[in-house]
Amino acid sequence: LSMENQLRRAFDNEEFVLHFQPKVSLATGKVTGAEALIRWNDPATGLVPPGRFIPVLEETGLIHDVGRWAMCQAIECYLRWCDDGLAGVRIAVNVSSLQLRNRGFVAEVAKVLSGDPRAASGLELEITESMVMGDINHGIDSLQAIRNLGVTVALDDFGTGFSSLSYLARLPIDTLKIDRSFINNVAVTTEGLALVSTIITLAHSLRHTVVAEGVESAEQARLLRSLDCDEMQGFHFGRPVPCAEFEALYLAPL
Ligand code: G
Ligand code: G
Ligand code: MN
Ligand code: NA
Repeated sequence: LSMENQLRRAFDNEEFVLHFQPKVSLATGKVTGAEALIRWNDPATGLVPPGRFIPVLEETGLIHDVGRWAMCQAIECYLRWCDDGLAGVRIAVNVSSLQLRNRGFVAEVAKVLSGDPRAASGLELEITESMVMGDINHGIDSLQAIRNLGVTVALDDFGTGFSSLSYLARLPIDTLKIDRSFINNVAVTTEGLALVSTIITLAHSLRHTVVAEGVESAEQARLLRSLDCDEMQGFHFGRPVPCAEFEALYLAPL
């Protein structure tokens, strides 16, 4: 069976699952949201990480159906938390550049939200710099239309795309996520610390919330706090887990 057919069958058999990784506020220590990360629960081999199949979903166009499914699943999980009295956290869903460039994408997001009036306040979309660069004006219009729906937008993997700062200033985004390759060095070299400090200052000057990704140690967390970073995500705070487990571990009152 080709990888394409395997993935098509996996989608039909509902073998994809979303896991949710917590984001934590530095000011309050509380969980402010989650990033949804897709996995393929292959009955033959177990959980397959997204790096192994997202490129194939993109090559085959399956990413549009799977991407819509991921938004729906994230909203379903969020509404479950709301029903349990745990509203107030957003779930961020990664969007492929092929989805964002699709002319029908904003209408699709609107449709996904239309099932429940609470849905929009539970959704964030994560995009990358390169996604918007192809057609910057269309990208900006789409992001603004998405925000007009009440959905927030985060710029993911920041610092790896080398896009110009004039583009960054034009992007209608709420949050900037510093790529984990920078966080790796924050406690290692003075240059690494200076770079992250500069990114945080830049993001704040544009009035964006700053999230540090891939925080793995208490030392990194301490340094990021001293740099006035807003939120952190990484194995130091929690690994990605299924919806019900996330609720029990990170949201349920003790
Ligand atoms: O969980 P892991 O570190 O293996 O994720 C690897 C990459 O897969 C990340 O860059 C993440 O953005 C991407 N990814 C995870 N879930 C999704 C998804 O639902 N859609 C898209 N397009 N990418 C995803
Ligand atoms: O590109 P994106 O930021 O969407 O990728 C998120 C990926 O990073 C997920 O696959 C997740 O499993 C992984 N990840 C999350 N926290 C950590 C961490 O603390 N260290 C490392 N090495 N990877 C992490
Ligand atoms: Mn991401
Ligand atoms: Na990232």
